[in-house]
Amino acid sequence: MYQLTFSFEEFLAEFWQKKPTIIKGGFKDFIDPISPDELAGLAMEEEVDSRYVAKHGDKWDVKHGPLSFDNVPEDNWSFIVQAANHWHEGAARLITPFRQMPNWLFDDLMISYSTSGGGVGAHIDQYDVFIVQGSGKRHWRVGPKKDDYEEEFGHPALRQIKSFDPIIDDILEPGDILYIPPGFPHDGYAIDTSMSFSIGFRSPKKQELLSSFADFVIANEVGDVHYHNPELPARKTPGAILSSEFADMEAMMRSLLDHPDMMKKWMGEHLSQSRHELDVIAAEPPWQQAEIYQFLENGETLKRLGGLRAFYYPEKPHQLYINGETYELPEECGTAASYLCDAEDISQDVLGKLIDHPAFVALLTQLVNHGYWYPNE
Ligand code: AKG
Repeated sequence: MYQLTFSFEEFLAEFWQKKPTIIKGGFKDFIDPISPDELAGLAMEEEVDSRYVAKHGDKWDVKHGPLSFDNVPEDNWSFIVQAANHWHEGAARLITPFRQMPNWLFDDLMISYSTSGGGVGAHIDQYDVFIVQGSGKRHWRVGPKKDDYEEEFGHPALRQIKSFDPIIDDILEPGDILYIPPGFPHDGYAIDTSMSFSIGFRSPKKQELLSSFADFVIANEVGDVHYHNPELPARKTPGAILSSEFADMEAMMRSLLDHPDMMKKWMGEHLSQSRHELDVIAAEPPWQQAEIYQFLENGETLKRLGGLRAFYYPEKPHQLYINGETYELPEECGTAASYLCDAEDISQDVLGKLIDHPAFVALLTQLVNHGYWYPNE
């Protein structure tokens, strides 16, 4: 089990979205949760998002997965697997200590394997990232946040910046953690063969919230109402949009936001959509409710699919938002939300009397049959 050696509360108060930092020995006796061979196996899969980045002198080479590892050079290259937590249960366990953060902010676990000299060059992300150093050593430099860094495209697929003056310049060893808030340029190259684990958090943008809300409004045929003014007076200035007309139309738009229940449903569904492909495998043959009941009664555990996003509002816990959809339970099953959305495993020990509620077992059966929870072997 991975355990942080520092207080996450103190970390949040001092560093989160404020300044980058290195936490030496953030994990004690760190052991890679995945081997380079297993990671390479993932990168060779069609459905897994991966890339290969190499540097030859000052020329960069980038290939997108599925990768093949024939004819790779001796050094100065790395390969990266995005959303590795969706595909590898062991790797996903590295996220558990970071669950003191809201799950809705979490994006993915990205893993990179680098040969000596390998890295992706200096760049800026709009993510908060904890880069956990696994085996090997890597030299990291992090610069101050500024608006005027000069962009450089060493390769069309690499959005790099020319240079920066580091405020952090250090070598990470196994178990060290580098935290970088959005907007701080960084550059890391491996000193020897190295594994890095990037636990990434992505805050939603105003633009994408508005755009997703607009999609929701259209899909749900909300506000399908035209501007209407039966008192329209004749005017001498037909080119003008009168301030009263502007105000009426602005009010029409604002009124769309004035439906708290609808907003909650949209936001729950929006935030629960994954930005990365999930390894969803529907149960075959499907489970019957009595089988799920018996399975849990026997002391077995169900596990949430890696990367599955499941949320609830504490004031309305009988409504669940899972992978972009709303699921309803009777109000008396409200405690189910915490088991399904806060915890990673479900077992009879924690469920207590809830297991006797047919509506809950029916929902659980539906979720298992979708492949969203699965028996923990
Ligand atoms: C990041 O996680 O932001 C990185 O820059 C990691 C890049 C790498 O591991 O090569």
